[in-house]
Amino acid sequence: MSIADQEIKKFENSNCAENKVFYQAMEEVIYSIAPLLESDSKYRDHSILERLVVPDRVIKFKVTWLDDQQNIQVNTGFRVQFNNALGPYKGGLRFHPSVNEGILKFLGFEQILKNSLTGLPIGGAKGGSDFDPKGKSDFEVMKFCSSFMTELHKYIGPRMDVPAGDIGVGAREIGYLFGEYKKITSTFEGVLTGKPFFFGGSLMRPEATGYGAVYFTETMLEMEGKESLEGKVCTISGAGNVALHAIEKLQQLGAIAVSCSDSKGTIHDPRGVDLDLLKELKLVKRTSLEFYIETHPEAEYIPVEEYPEGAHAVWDIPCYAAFPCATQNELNDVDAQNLIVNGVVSVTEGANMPSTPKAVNDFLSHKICFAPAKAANAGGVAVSEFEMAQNASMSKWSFEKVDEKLKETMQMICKRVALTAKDYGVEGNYVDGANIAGFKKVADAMIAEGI
Ligand code: NDP
Ligand code: 2IT
Repeated sequence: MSIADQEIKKFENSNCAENKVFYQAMEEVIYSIAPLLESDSKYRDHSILERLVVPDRVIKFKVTWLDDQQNIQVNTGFRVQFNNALGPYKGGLRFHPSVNEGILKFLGFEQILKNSLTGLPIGGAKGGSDFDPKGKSDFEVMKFCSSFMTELHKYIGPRMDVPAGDIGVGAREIGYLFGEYKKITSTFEGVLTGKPFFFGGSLMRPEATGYGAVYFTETMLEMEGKESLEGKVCTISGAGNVALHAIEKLQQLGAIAVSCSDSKGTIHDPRGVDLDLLKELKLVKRTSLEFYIETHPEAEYIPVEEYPEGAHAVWDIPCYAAFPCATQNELNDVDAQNLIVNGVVSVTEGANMPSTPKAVNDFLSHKICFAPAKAANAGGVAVSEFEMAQNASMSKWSFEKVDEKLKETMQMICKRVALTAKDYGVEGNYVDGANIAGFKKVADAMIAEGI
Protein backbone atom coordinates (compact mmCIF):
# COMPACT_ATOMS: atom_id res chain seq x y z
CA MET A 1 0.00 0.00 0.00
CA SER A 2 1.39 3.45 -0.93
CA ILE A 3 2.10 6.06 1.74
CA ALA A 4 -0.84 8.15 0.49
CA ASP A 5 -3.23 5.17 0.72
CA GLN A 6 -1.98 4.36 4.22
CA GLU A 7 -2.54 7.95 5.33
CA ILE A 8 -5.97 8.23 3.72
CA LYS A 9 -7.08 4.99 5.36
CA LYS A 10 -6.59 6.64 8.77
CA PHE A 11 -9.29 9.19 7.96
CA GLU A 12 -11.84 6.89 6.31
CA ASN A 13 -14.26 7.18 9.22
CA SER A 14 -14.56 10.92 8.70
CA ASN A 15 -15.91 10.45 5.15
CA CYS A 16 -19.57 11.00 6.10
CA ALA A 17 -22.13 12.93 4.02
CA GLU A 18 -21.57 16.28 5.72
CA ASN A 19 -17.78 15.95 5.47
CA LYS A 20 -17.82 15.04 1.76
CA VAL A 21 -16.19 18.22 0.48
CA PHE A 22 -13.78 18.35 3.42
CA TYR A 23 -12.70 14.78 2.67
CA GLN A 24 -12.31 15.67 -1.02
CA ALA A 25 -9.99 18.57 -0.17
CA MET A 26 -8.02 16.45 2.31
CA GLU A 27 -7.64 13.50 -0.08
CA GLU A 28 -6.18 15.74 -2.80
CA VAL A 29 -3.62 17.16 -0.39
CA ILE A 30 -2.59 13.73 0.93
CA TYR A 31 -1.99 12.34 -2.57
CA SER A 32 -0.03 15.47 -3.52
CA ILE A 33 2.28 15.45 -0.51
CA ALA A 34 3.09 11.73 -0.65
CA PRO A 35 6.54 12.41 -2.23
CA LEU A 36 7.36 14.79 0.64
CA LEU A 37 6.24 12.27 3.27
CA GLU A 38 8.35 9.64 1.54
CA SER A 39 11.46 11.80 1.29
CA ASP A 40 11.40 13.05 4.88
CA SER A 41 10.16 10.89 7.75
CA LYS A 42 9.84 13.82 10.19
CA TYR A 43 6.33 14.70 9.01
CA ARG A 44 5.06 11.22 9.83
CA ASP A 45 7.15 10.99 13.02
CA HIS A 46 5.45 14.17 14.26
CA SER A 47 1.97 12.99 13.14
CA ILE A 48 1.57 16.22 11.20
CA LEU A 49 -1.30 15.03 9.01
CA GLU A 50 -3.28 13.64 11.94
CA ARG A 51 -2.87 17.02 13.66
CA LEU A 52 -3.44 19.19 10.60
CA VAL A 53 -6.81 17.75 9.57
CA VAL A 54 -8.42 18.45 12.95
CA PRO A 55 -9.39 22.10 13.52
CA ASP A 56 -8.01 23.75 16.67
CA ARG A 57 -11.64 24.53 17.51
CA VAL A 58 -15.08 24.74 15.93
CA ILE A 59 -17.35 27.40 17.39
CA LYS A 60 -21.04 26.89 16.68
CA PHE A 61 -23.74 29.26 17.88
CA LYS A 62 -27.37 30.28 17.56
CA VAL A 63 -28.20 33.53 15.76
CA THR A 64 -31.65 34.96 16.43
CA TRP A 65 -32.89 38.11 14.71
CA LEU A 66 -36.10 39.96 13.95
CA ASP A 67 -37.22 40.23 10.30
CA ASP A 68 -39.12 43.19 8.80
CA GLN A 69 -42.45 41.56 9.68
CA GLN A 70 -41.29 41.33 13.33
CA ASN A 71 -41.03 37.53 13.10
CA ILE A 72 -38.21 35.91 15.04
CA GLN A 73 -35.76 34.07 12.76
CA VAL A 74 -33.18 31.53 13.86
CA ASN A 75 -29.96 30.61 12.04
CA THR A 76 -26.74 28.81 12.93
CA GLY A 77 -23.38 30.58 12.99
CA PHE A 78 -19.92 28.98 12.84
CA ARG A 79 -16.26 29.83 13.07
CA VAL A 80 -13.78 27.04 12.31
CA GLN A 81 -10.38 28.09 13.69
CA PHE A 82 -8.23 25.55 11.92
CA ASN A 83 -4.56 26.29 12.39
CA ASN A 84 -2.51 29.24 13.68
CA ALA A 85 1.01 27.88 13.28
CA LEU A 86 1.97 30.73 10.94
CA GLY A 87 -0.07 33.63 12.32
CA PRO A 88 -3.51 34.68 13.58
CA TYR A 89 -6.44 32.69 12.19
CA LYS A 90 -7.51 34.30 8.91
CA GLY A 91 -10.24 33.50 6.41
CA GLY A 92 -13.64 34.57 5.15
CA LEU A 93 -17.24 34.29 6.32
CA ARG A 94 -19.80 32.71 4.00
CA PHE A 95 -23.53 33.45 4.27
CA HIS A 96 -25.42 30.93 2.14
CA PRO A 97 -28.24 28.44 2.87
CA SER A 98 -25.93 25.52 2.03
CA VAL A 99 -23.42 26.38 4.79
CA ASN A 100 -22.69 23.62 7.29
CA GLU A 101 -19.70 22.53 9.36
CA GLY A 102 -18.35 20.24 6.61
CA ILE A 103 -18.24 23.02 4.00
CA LEU A 104 -16.52 25.36 6.43
CA LYS A 105 -13.99 22.67 7.38
CA PHE A 106 -13.14 22.19 3.69
CA LEU A 107 -12.75 25.94 3.22
CA GLY A 108 -10.77 26.36 6.45
CA PHE A 109 -8.44 23.49 5.58
CA GLU A 110 -7.75 24.94 2.11
CA GLN A 111 -7.19 28.34 3.71
CA ILE A 112 -4.31 27.03 5.88
CA LEU A 113 -2.27 26.03 2.83
CA LYS A 114 -3.37 29.04 0.75
CA ASN A 115 -2.31 31.47 3.46
CA SER A 116 0.98 29.63 3.84
CA LEU A 117 1.64 30.05 0.10
CA THR A 118 1.31 33.84 0.35
CA GLY A 119 4.43 33.91 2.55
CA LEU A 120 2.55 36.22 4.94
CA PRO A 121 2.09 35.62 8.70
CA ILE A 122 -1.50 34.30 8.66
CA GLY A 123 -3.08 31.05 9.84
CA GLY A 124 -6.21 29.39 8.43
CA ALA A 125 -9.90 29.69 9.40
CA LYS A 126 -13.37 29.99 7.88
CA GLY A 127 -16.81 30.78 9.20
CA GLY A 128 -20.30 31.76 8.25
CA SER A 129 -23.94 30.90 8.54
CA ASP A 130 -26.85 29.25 6.73
CA PHE A 131 -28.42 32.74 6.61
CA ASP A 132 -29.35 33.76 3.04
CA PRO A 133 -28.85 37.50 2.40
CA LYS A 134 -30.65 37.16 -0.95
CA GLY A 135 -34.02 38.93 -0.94
CA LYS A 136 -33.44 40.44 2.52
CA SER A 137 -33.68 44.17 3.16
CA ASP A 138 -30.58 46.07 4.29
CA PHE A 139 -32.21 46.36 7.69
CA GLU A 140 -32.66 42.59 7.95
CA VAL A 141 -29.06 41.99 6.92
CA MET A 142 -27.98 44.50 9.58
CA LYS A 143 -30.09 42.78 12.24
CA PHE A 144 -28.62 39.42 11.34
CA CYS A 145 -25.04 40.71 11.28
CA SER A 146 -25.45 42.39 14.68
CA SER A 147 -26.75 39.21 16.25
CA PHE A 148 -24.02 37.11 14.57
CA MET A 149 -21.33 39.42 15.96
CA THR A 150 -22.85 39.44 19.45
CA GLU A 151 -21.58 35.89 19.74
CA LEU A 152 -18.58 35.91 17.37
CA HIS A 153 -16.81 38.88 18.99
CA LYS A 154 -15.77 36.68 21.92
CA TYR A 155 -13.51 34.61 19.68
CA ILE A 156 -11.92 37.13 17.31
CA GLY A 157 -9.35 39.93 17.55
CA PRO A 158 -6.61 41.55 15.42
CA ARG A 159 -4.00 39.14 16.77
CA MET A 160 -6.32 36.20 17.32
CA ASP A 161 -8.67 35.72 14.36
CA VAL A 162 -9.49 38.16 11.56
CA PRO A 163 -12.53 37.22 9.42
CA ALA A 164 -13.30 38.69 5.97
CA GLY A 165 -15.84 38.14 3.17
CA ASP A 166 -16.73 35.17 1.00
CA ILE A 167 -19.94 34.12 -0.78
CA GLY A 168 -22.81 36.35 0.41
CA VAL A 169 -20.51 38.56 2.49
CA GLY A 170 -19.31 41.79 0.88
CA ALA A 171 -18.64 45.35 2.02
CA ARG A 172 -22.23 45.82 3.28
CA GLU A 173 -22.07 42.80 5.60
CA ILE A 174 -18.50 43.54 6.75
CA GLY A 175 -19.59 47.12 7.56
CA TYR A 176 -22.47 45.94 9.77
CA LEU A 177 -20.31 43.28 11.44
CA PHE A 178 -17.58 45.84 12.14
CA GLY A 179 -20.09 48.34 13.52
CA GLU A 180 -21.40 45.81 16.02
CA TYR A 181 -17.90 44.68 17.07
CA LYS A 182 -16.97 48.30 17.66
CA LYS A 183 -20.09 48.88 19.72
CA ILE A 184 -19.56 45.83 21.93
CA THR A 185 -15.84 46.26 22.51
CA SER A 186 -15.47 50.06 22.29
CA THR A 187 -12.40 49.52 20.12
CA PHE A 188 -11.67 50.57 16.56
CA GLU A 189 -9.22 47.92 15.40
CA GLY A 190 -8.43 45.75 12.40
CA VAL A 191 -10.58 42.82 13.44
CA LEU A 192 -12.16 42.31 10.01
CA THR A 193 -10.81 42.86 6.52
CA GLY A 194 -12.72 43.88 3.41
CA LYS A 195 -13.99 46.98 5.21
CA PRO A 196 -15.15 49.89 3.06
CA PHE A 197 -12.16 52.14 2.31
CA PHE A 198 -13.36 55.20 4.20
CA PHE A 199 -13.32 53.43 7.57
CA GLY A 200 -10.24 51.26 7.50
CA GLY A 201 -10.46 49.14 4.37
CA SER A 202 -7.57 48.71 1.95
CA LEU A 203 -7.73 50.05 -1.57
CA MET A 204 -8.00 47.16 -4.02
CA ARG A 205 -9.33 44.57 -1.54
CA PRO A 206 -12.56 44.23 -3.58
CA GLU A 207 -10.54 43.70 -6.78
CA ALA A 208 -7.77 41.58 -5.27
CA THR A 209 -9.01 38.01 -5.76
CA GLY A 210 -10.13 38.44 -9.38
CA TYR A 211 -7.14 40.58 -10.39
CA GLY A 212 -4.80 38.20 -8.58
CA ALA A 213 -6.18 35.16 -10.42
CA VAL A 214 -5.51 36.90 -13.73
CA TYR A 215 -1.98 37.94 -12.68
CA PHE A 216 -1.32 34.33 -11.71
CA THR A 217 -2.57 33.12 -15.11
CA GLU A 218 -0.37 35.58 -17.00
CA THR A 219 2.71 34.34 -15.12
CA MET A 220 1.78 30.68 -15.55
CA LEU A 221 1.20 31.07 -19.31
CA GLU A 222 4.54 32.82 -19.71
CA MET A 223 6.39 30.18 -17.68
CA GLU A 224 4.77 27.38 -19.66
CA GLY A 225 5.68 29.00 -22.99
CA LYS A 226 2.09 29.76 -24.01
CA GLU A 227 0.67 32.87 -25.67
CA SER A 228 -0.55 35.70 -23.43
CA LEU A 229 -4.21 36.50 -22.75
CA GLU A 230 -4.29 39.53 -25.05
CA GLY A 231 -6.93 39.11 -27.74
CA LYS A 232 -7.95 35.69 -26.43
CA VAL A 233 -11.49 34.51 -25.66
CA CYS A 234 -11.92 33.78 -21.94
CA THR A 235 -14.87 32.23 -20.15
CA ILE A 236 -15.75 33.08 -16.57
CA SER A 237 -18.38 31.56 -14.28
CA GLY A 238 -19.97 33.43 -11.40
CA ALA A 239 -21.11 37.03 -11.25
CA GLY A 240 -19.95 37.99 -7.77
CA ASN A 241 -16.89 39.69 -6.33
CA VAL A 242 -14.31 37.31 -7.81
CA ALA A 243 -15.90 36.92 -11.26
CA LEU A 244 -16.55 40.65 -11.79
CA HIS A 245 -12.98 41.61 -11.04
CA ALA A 246 -11.49 38.75 -13.05
CA ILE A 247 -13.53 40.03 -16.01
CA GLU A 248 -12.39 43.60 -15.32
CA LYS A 249 -8.68 42.70 -15.31
CA LEU A 250 -9.06 40.47 -18.38
CA GLN A 251 -10.65 43.37 -20.27
CA GLN A 252 -7.87 45.72 -19.15
CA LEU A 253 -5.36 43.26 -20.61
CA GLY A 254 -7.17 43.14 -23.95
CA ALA A 255 -8.73 39.69 -23.53
CA ILE A 256 -12.33 39.03 -24.60
CA ALA A 257 -14.29 37.89 -21.54
CA VAL A 258 -17.44 36.41 -23.06
CA SER A 259 -19.36 34.87 -20.16
CA CYS A 260 -20.58 35.05 -16.60
CA SER A 261 -23.14 33.03 -14.66
CA ASP A 262 -25.17 32.92 -11.47
CA SER A 263 -27.16 30.23 -9.71
CA LYS A 264 -30.02 30.62 -12.22
CA GLY A 265 -28.27 30.84 -15.60
CA THR A 266 -25.39 31.76 -17.90
CA ILE A 267 -24.78 34.78 -20.12
CA HIS A 268 -22.80 34.28 -23.33
CA ASP A 269 -21.95 37.59 -24.97
CA PRO A 270 -19.52 36.85 -27.84
CA ARG A 271 -18.57 40.54 -28.20
CA GLY A 272 -17.46 40.68 -24.58
CA VAL A 273 -19.43 41.07 -21.36
CA ASP A 274 -20.77 44.58 -20.61
CA LEU A 275 -19.12 45.03 -17.22
CA ASP A 276 -20.95 48.24 -16.29
CA LEU A 277 -24.28 46.52 -16.80
CA LEU A 278 -23.11 43.48 -14.88
CA LYS A 279 -22.06 45.63 -11.92
CA GLU A 280 -25.38 47.46 -12.05
CA LEU A 281 -27.34 44.17 -12.01
CA LYS A 282 -25.27 42.39 -9.38
CA LEU A 283 -23.84 45.07 -7.08
CA VAL A 284 -26.54 47.75 -7.20
CA LYS A 285 -29.81 45.97 -8.01
CA ARG A 286 -28.71 42.57 -6.59
CA THR A 287 -30.82 40.82 -9.21
CA SER A 288 -30.65 37.92 -11.68
CA LEU A 289 -28.54 37.82 -14.84
CA GLU A 290 -31.61 37.18 -17.00
CA PHE A 291 -32.14 40.97 -17.22
CA TYR A 292 -28.82 41.33 -19.08
CA ILE A 293 -30.42 40.43 -22.43
CA GLU A 294 -33.10 43.15 -22.08
CA THR A 295 -30.50 45.67 -23.25
CA HIS A 296 -28.23 43.16 -25.03
CA PRO A 297 -30.45 41.04 -27.28
CA GLU A 298 -27.37 39.85 -29.21
CA ALA A 299 -26.21 37.97 -26.09
CA GLU A 300 -27.62 34.59 -25.11
CA TYR A 301 -29.09 33.73 -21.70
CA ILE A 302 -29.15 30.02 -20.90
CA PRO A 303 -31.25 29.18 -17.82
CA VAL A 304 -29.84 26.34 -15.69
CA GLU A 305 -32.90 24.14 -16.20
CA GLU A 306 -32.64 24.38 -19.99
CA TYR A 307 -29.18 22.86 -20.11
CA PRO A 308 -28.66 19.07 -20.23
CA GLU A 309 -28.18 17.68 -16.74
CA GLY A 310 -24.62 16.82 -15.76
CA ALA A 311 -22.97 19.68 -17.66
CA HIS A 312 -22.81 23.45 -17.33
CA ALA A 313 -23.46 25.83 -20.23
CA VAL A 314 -20.56 28.12 -19.37
CA TRP A 315 -17.96 25.37 -19.94
CA ASP A 316 -19.39 24.49 -23.35
CA ILE A 317 -18.25 27.82 -24.80
CA PRO A 318 -14.96 27.48 -26.73
CA CYS A 319 -12.21 29.50 -25.06
CA TYR A 320 -8.45 29.91 -24.65
CA ALA A 321 -8.61 30.37 -20.87
CA ALA A 322 -11.34 29.39 -18.41
CA PHE A 323 -11.91 30.96 -14.98
CA PRO A 324 -14.35 29.12 -12.68
CA CYS A 325 -15.21 31.83 -10.11
CA ALA A 326 -18.57 30.75 -8.58
CA THR A 327 -18.45 27.88 -6.09
CA GLN A 328 -17.12 24.40 -5.23
CA ASN A 329 -17.55 21.49 -7.68
CA GLU A 330 -19.12 23.67 -10.38
CA LEU A 331 -16.88 22.18 -13.12
CA ASN A 332 -17.11 18.39 -13.51
CA ASP A 333 -15.51 15.82 -15.80
CA VAL A 334 -18.13 16.37 -18.54
CA ASP A 335 -17.35 20.09 -18.45
CA ALA A 336 -13.61 19.35 -18.48
CA GLN A 337 -14.02 17.20 -21.60
CA ASN A 338 -16.04 19.96 -23.29
CA LEU A 339 -13.34 22.51 -22.53
CA ILE A 340 -10.54 20.18 -23.70
CA VAL A 341 -12.31 19.24 -26.95
CA ASN A 342 -12.84 22.96 -27.63
CA GLY A 343 -9.09 23.60 -27.22
CA VAL A 344 -8.76 25.25 -23.81
CA VAL A 345 -5.15 26.13 -22.94
CA SER A 346 -5.47 27.17 -19.31
CA VAL A 347 -7.91 26.82 -16.42
CA THR A 348 -7.60 29.08 -13.38
CA GLU A 349 -9.63 28.44 -10.22
CA GLY A 350 -10.90 31.77 -8.89
CA ALA A 351 -13.43 30.01 -6.65
CA ASN A 352 -12.42 27.54 -3.92
CA MET A 353 -12.20 23.97 -5.29
CA PRO A 354 -14.52 24.61 -8.26
CA SER A 355 -13.22 21.61 -10.23
CA THR A 356 -14.12 18.05 -9.23
CA PRO A 357 -11.21 15.60 -8.74
CA LYS A 358 -11.99 13.88 -12.06
CA ALA A 359 -11.98 17.22 -13.88
CA VAL A 360 -8.61 18.11 -12.33
CA ASN A 361 -7.15 14.75 -13.44
CA ASP A 362 -8.45 15.32 -16.97
CA PHE A 363 -6.81 18.74 -17.16
CA LEU A 364 -3.51 17.44 -15.82
CA SER A 365 -3.43 14.38 -18.07
CA HIS A 366 -4.14 16.57 -21.12
CA LYS A 367 -1.34 18.95 -20.12
CA ILE A 368 -3.71 21.90 -19.73
CA CYS A 369 -2.11 24.67 -17.65
CA PHE A 370 -4.12 24.27 -14.47
CA ALA A 371 -3.93 26.83 -11.66
CA PRO A 372 -5.43 25.41 -8.44
CA ALA A 373 -7.52 27.63 -6.17
CA LYS A 374 -5.23 27.74 -3.16
CA ALA A 375 -2.52 29.30 -5.32
CA ALA A 376 -4.54 31.22 -7.92
CA ASN A 377 -7.09 32.93 -5.65
CA ALA A 378 -4.65 33.77 -2.84
CA GLY A 379 -4.61 37.44 -3.93
CA GLY A 380 -7.74 38.15 -1.88
CA VAL A 381 -6.34 37.02 1.41
CA ALA A 382 -2.95 38.55 0.61
CA VAL A 383 -4.52 42.01 0.27
CA SER A 384 -6.51 41.25 3.44
CA GLU A 385 -3.17 40.88 5.19
CA PHE A 386 -2.07 44.19 3.64
CA GLU A 387 -5.22 45.69 5.19
CA MET A 388 -4.19 44.27 8.58
CA ALA A 389 -0.74 45.83 8.17
CA GLN A 390 -2.25 49.23 7.27
CA ASN A 391 -4.65 49.09 10.23
CA ALA A 392 -1.90 48.11 12.66
CA SER A 393 0.33 50.99 11.53
CA MET A 394 -2.58 53.48 11.19
CA SER A 395 -1.57 54.12 7.57
CA LYS A 396 -3.07 54.02 4.08
CA TRP A 397 -1.35 52.61 1.02
CA SER A 398 -1.98 53.92 -2.51
CA PHE A 399 -3.80 51.88 -5.14
CA GLU A 400 -0.52 51.58 -7.09
CA LYS A 401 1.37 50.26 -4.07
CA VAL A 402 -1.24 47.60 -3.29
CA ASP A 403 -1.50 46.59 -6.95
CA GLU A 404 2.27 46.26 -7.26
CA LYS A 405 2.50 44.16 -4.09
CA LEU A 406 -0.40 41.99 -5.22
CA LYS A 407 1.22 41.38 -8.60
CA GLU A 408 4.56 40.53 -6.93
CA THR A 409 2.82 38.15 -4.54
CA MET A 410 0.98 36.30 -7.32
CA GLN A 411 4.14 36.01 -9.42
CA MET A 412 6.07 34.75 -6.40
CA ILE A 413 3.43 32.12 -5.60
CA CYS A 414 3.29 30.96 -9.21
CA LYS A 415 7.07 30.58 -9.47
CA ARG A 416 7.35 28.88 -6.09
CA VAL A 417 4.60 26.40 -6.94
CA ALA A 418 6.18 25.59 -10.31
CA LEU A 419 9.64 25.20 -8.77
CA THR A 420 8.34 22.94 -5.98
CA ALA A 421 6.59 20.73 -8.54
CA LYS A 422 9.87 20.42 -10.45
CA ASP A 423 11.86 19.65 -7.28
CA TYR A 424 9.49 16.80 -6.44
CA GLY A 425 9.52 15.27 -9.92
CA VAL A 426 6.10 16.47 -11.09
CA GLU A 427 7.05 19.37 -13.35
CA GLY A 428 4.04 21.32 -14.65
CA ASN A 429 1.72 19.92 -11.96
CA TYR A 430 0.69 23.08 -10.07
CA VAL A 431 -1.71 21.11 -7.86
CA ASP A 432 1.06 19.03 -6.31
CA GLY A 433 3.42 22.02 -6.28
CA ALA A 434 0.91 24.17 -4.34
CA ASN A 435 0.03 21.44 -1.87
CA ILE A 436 3.65 20.50 -1.13
CA ALA A 437 4.88 24.10 -0.82
CA GLY A 438 1.89 25.16 1.32
CA PHE A 439 2.01 22.09 3.56
CA LYS A 440 5.77 22.13 4.14
CA LYS A 441 5.86 25.59 5.67
CA VAL A 442 2.95 24.95 8.03
CA ALA A 443 4.27 21.50 8.97
CA ASP A 444 7.76 22.85 9.72
CA ALA A 445 6.23 25.54 11.95
CA MET A 446 4.12 22.93 13.77
CA ILE A 447 7.22 20.83 14.43
CA ALA A 448 9.19 23.85 15.64
CA GLU A 449 6.35 24.95 17.94
CA GLY A 450 5.97 21.52 19.58
CA ILE A 451 2.78 19.65 20.32
P1 NDP B 1 -20.20 36.29 -4.26
O1 NDP B 1 -21.23 36.00 -3.27
O2 NDP B 1 -19.80 37.68 -4.52
O3 NDP B 1 -20.59 35.64 -5.66
C1 NDP B 1 -20.83 34.29 -5.81
C2 NDP B 1 -21.29 34.04 -7.23
O4 NDP B 1 -21.34 32.65 -7.47
C3 NDP B 1 -22.70 34.58 -7.48
O5 NDP B 1 -22.77 35.02 -8.81
C4 NDP B 1 -23.57 33.37 -7.26
O6 NDP B 1 -24.80 33.39 -7.95
C5 NDP B 1 -22.68 32.30 -7.82
N1 NDP B 1 -23.02 31.01 -7.22
C6 NDP B 1 -23.03 30.69 -5.92
N2 NDP B 1 -23.43 29.44 -5.75
C7 NDP B 1 -23.67 28.97 -6.97
C8 NDP B 1 -24.10 27.73 -7.47
N3 NDP B 1 -24.37 26.71 -6.65
N4 NDP B 1 -24.22 27.59 -8.81
C9 NDP B 1 -23.94 28.62 -9.65
N5 NDP B 1 -23.55 29.82 -9.23
C10 NDP B 1 -23.39 29.98 -7.91
O7 NDP B 1 -18.93 35.41 -3.82
P2 NDP B 1 -17.41 35.58 -4.23
O8 NDP B 1 -17.30 36.05 -5.63
O9 NDP B 1 -16.73 36.32 -3.16
O10 NDP B 1 -16.91 34.07 -4.13
C11 NDP B 1 -16.92 33.19 -5.25
C12 NDP B 1 -15.95 32.05 -4.99
O11 NDP B 1 -14.63 32.58 -4.79
C13 NDP B 1 -16.24 31.21 -3.76
O12 NDP B 1 -15.81 29.88 -4.01
C14 NDP B 1 -15.32 31.82 -2.70
O13 NDP B 1 -15.03 30.90 -1.67
C15 NDP B 1 -14.09 32.12 -3.54
N6 NDP B 1 -13.17 33.12 -3.03
C16 NDP B 1 -13.59 34.38 -2.70
C17 NDP B 1 -12.68 35.31 -2.26
C18 NDP B 1 -13.06 36.71 -1.98
O14 NDP B 1 -12.18 37.52 -1.72
N7 NDP B 1 -14.32 37.10 -2.04
C19 NDP B 1 -11.26 34.96 -2.08
C20 NDP B 1 -10.92 33.65 -2.54
C21 NDP B 1 -11.86 32.77 -2.97
P3 NDP B 1 -26.10 34.11 -7.30
O15 NDP B 1 -25.84 35.56 -7.46
O16 NDP B 1 -27.25 33.60 -8.09
O17 NDP B 1 -26.11 33.66 -5.88
O1 2IT C 1 -11.26 32.10 0.37
C1 2IT C 1 -10.66 33.15 0.65
O2 2IT C 1 -9.43 33.25 0.56
C2 2IT C 1 -11.45 34.30 1.10
N1 2IT C 1 -12.67 34.24 1.14
C3 2IT C 1 -10.75 35.56 1.56
C4 2IT C 1 -10.23 35.39 2.96
C5 2IT C 1 -9.68 36.65 3.58
O3 2IT C 1 -9.41 36.58 4.78
O4 2IT C 1 -9.53 37.66 2.91
